[in-house]
Amino acid sequence: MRTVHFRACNLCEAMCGVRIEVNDGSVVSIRGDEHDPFSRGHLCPKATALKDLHEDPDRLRTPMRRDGTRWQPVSWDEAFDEVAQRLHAVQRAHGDDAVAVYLGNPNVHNTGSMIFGPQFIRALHTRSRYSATSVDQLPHMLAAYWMLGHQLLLPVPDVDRTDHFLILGANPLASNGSLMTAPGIRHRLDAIRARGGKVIVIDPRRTETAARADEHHFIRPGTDALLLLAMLHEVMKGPVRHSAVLELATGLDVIRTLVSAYSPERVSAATGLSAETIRRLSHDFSSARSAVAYGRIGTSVQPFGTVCAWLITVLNVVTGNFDRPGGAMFPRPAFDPRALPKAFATGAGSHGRWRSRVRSLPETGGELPVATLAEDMLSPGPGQLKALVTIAGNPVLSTPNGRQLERALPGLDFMVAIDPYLNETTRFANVVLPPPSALERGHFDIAFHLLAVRDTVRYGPPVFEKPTDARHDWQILSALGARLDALRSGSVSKRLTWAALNRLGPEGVLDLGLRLGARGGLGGLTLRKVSAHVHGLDLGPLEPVLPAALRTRSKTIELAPAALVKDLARLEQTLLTPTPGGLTLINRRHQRDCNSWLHNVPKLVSGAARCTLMMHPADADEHGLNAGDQVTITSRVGEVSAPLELTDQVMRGVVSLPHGYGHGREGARLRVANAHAGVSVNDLSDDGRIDELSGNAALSGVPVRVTRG
Ligand SMILES: Nc1nc2c(c(=O)[nH]1)N[C@H]1C(S)=C(S)[C@@H](COP(=O)(O)OP(=O)(O)OC[C@H]3O[C@@H](n4cnc5c(=O)[nH]c(N)nc54)[C@H](O)[C@@H]3O)O[C@H]1N2
Ligand SMILES: Nc1nc2c(c(=O)[nH]1)N[C@H]1C(S)=C(S)[C@@H](COP(=O)(O)OP(=O)(O)OC[C@H]3O[C@@H](n4cnc5c(=O)[nH]c(N)nc54)[C@H](O)[C@@H]3O)O[C@H]1N2
Ligand code: SF4
Ligand SMILES: [Mo]
Repeated sequence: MRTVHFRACNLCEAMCGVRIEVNDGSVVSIRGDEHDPFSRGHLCPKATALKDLHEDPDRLRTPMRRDGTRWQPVSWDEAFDEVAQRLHAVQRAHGDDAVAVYLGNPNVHNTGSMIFGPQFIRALHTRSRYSATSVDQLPHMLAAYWMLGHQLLLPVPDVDRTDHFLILGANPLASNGSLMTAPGIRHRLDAIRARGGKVIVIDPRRTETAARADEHHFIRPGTDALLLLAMLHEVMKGPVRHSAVLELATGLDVIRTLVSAYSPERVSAATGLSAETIRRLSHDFSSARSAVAYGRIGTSVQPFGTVCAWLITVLNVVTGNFDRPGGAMFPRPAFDPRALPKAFATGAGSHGRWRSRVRSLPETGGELPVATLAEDMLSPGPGQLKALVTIAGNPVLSTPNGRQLERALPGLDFMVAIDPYLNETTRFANVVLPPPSALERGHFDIAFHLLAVRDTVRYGPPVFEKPTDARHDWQILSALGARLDALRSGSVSKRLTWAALNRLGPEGVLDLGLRLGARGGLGGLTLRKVSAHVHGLDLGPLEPVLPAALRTRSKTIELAPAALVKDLARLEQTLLTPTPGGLTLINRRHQRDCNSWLHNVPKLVSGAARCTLMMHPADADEHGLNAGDQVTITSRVGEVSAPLELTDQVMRGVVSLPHGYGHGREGARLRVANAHAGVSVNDLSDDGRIDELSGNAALSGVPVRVTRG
């Protein structure tokens, strides 16, 4: 029997609507849903991987227990009991914080995990919480917390109405956009130009996005904060143009004084942009009818990530391009995780309530920097981490100095992974608990409607019923959480909470959240109403939300939070002192990659090998290297070997490796990925390099040496 199903693709942040045709129990086609009001049929080459992942013979279907190097299937109940007991035993022997948990990126794309995750984490009773956030967008969240009062009040560029789009450290043509849900971003960027606007890219590599923009300027890695200060210096030389949003801001005088020290001439050598270019960039930005500055991972995985996120918002605010069409704006999601009852809500934020063991780095938003995970496992003494829970993550490939983590994991007393694959990290687990495929569960984007350039809503029911003997992520989290709570206290109220949550399930909580949300209420949205719109429901363009949405105590936009102002002293010290020569390593994404985990899909890894080291031809000459040479790249923490690709796409002095490779390790059950192994850029990235404010890893701008061989 032929059936057609509509839902959103859950593989990246773009939320493209897909039309999935099924015949006799298997997917026969995956196409763009032309009637999706947001994505209008757009798809990227990854969408069809939804079928491949579902059918992948390497995907685990039953819980597995490791005995030495051999894996044996076990029943769910046996696995749940063992995991809960072993974690509980570690906590009794070594304290609650001896159990660490790491949450990987796909959790954010999984409705059940988003809803049940917080309650499970609570049941773990540990402060040793880590996630992919601290190798990603943590600086944006900390800046939002300090400036706007909530870590999830993240400004989104209003790309569909702006006249001037300044992109720093993002390559949406490959990544499909991040902290900016905008399916079909290529058309949206083209539309800016078609209506007479401008797209400008600042990046140490002339990326696919840069090649399509009006202007691209190389920048020395890690120096965006200086560029932003100098742009602000120019904007604030004279009187600042009046705008409604400025009336909501405090600290303007502090900013004026701060930026007066950063003339374009002063930052030119460090950034690699001429003073004249900086002056023009600033003038063009502030004189555009509407403009928006947007910084993404290139501005956050660097030593001044939080300062960058801060200055980007300051630039948008002082030029009047904040909370107004064409500037940086805020979605109003129908299901708002900020406004839920406490059991599910994402908190406003926090900083420094506790610290990591060895390096004493502060907690942010309830998490410790993942750059400290391995050292807190390896160094003996009180508080040493003895057990690990990973949920949808691969930190051996995705966090800095991955080899160090790889050395630490075998020393743990116990490790459990909730993951469908035996990957480079989960192969070290004692027990692996695999959820079914994405097509076997309902899908609702909880996170990405908070980041979308337009308000829409959609729910996609499961395409296939999950096998009876499979457990969804939320069921795994619930089973483990309830057992941990029972072992700890056996309290009746905890038992009732889990029973109530299980009865509601993710769909019940979604329905509740929709009813309680801004578009709920009497006659408003419910899950049933949303589900009836199989292609999704358009809720309109973004609208101003300030000052009502501000959550700062002062009820203002805090333009000059003390910690950020103070961090400029560090910037002065490190950036304006002459830097040593040599090569600096940055990372890149390819449209057919998805962090480390889609390399087991044959059609996504076909074609020329992508894991090459890009270098400028003039640098290659200087080093006596030729195209195609096998080269060794060495950093403070490690070395890898890759073929050399010569291209003037990268700035002189900069080399680039893709992120997410480094497969082929013993025990990983990923046959296709292992045959396209590549090397891990995180065998080079240095866990000692961080953004000191947030503890976010500074994965970009790593000093390296490159030699033949
Ligand atoms: N050098 C460098 N490092 C980086 C980056 C970089 O640009 N450069 N980027 C960083 C960024 S932005 C991120 S987000 C991180 C990503 O880092 P991680 O989140 O640690 O790793 P992923 O590669 O996304 O691996 C995801 C895992 O989740 C599993 N998975 C997929 N779907 C599900 C599901 O529904 N349920 C469960 N339980 N498991 C699932 C997959 O099998 C896979 O094992 O990497 C970061 N690391
Ligand atoms: N195809 C694909 N899509 C993805 C992913 C993927 O792995 N593959 N991962 C998803 C995830 S989890 C995320 S978080 C997003 C990330 O989405 P993006 O932020 O768009 O990520 P990248 O494509 O890595 O682009 C980052 C850019 O920053 C540049 N850069 C590096 N250092 C600096 C610097 O110091 N300053 C400046 N100005 N630029 C710098 C790099 O050259 C690169 O072009 O992508 C998501 N989408
Ligand atoms: S752009 Fe993202 S959401 Fe859209 S089809 Fe590709 S992977 Fe899926
Ligand atoms: Mo990410």
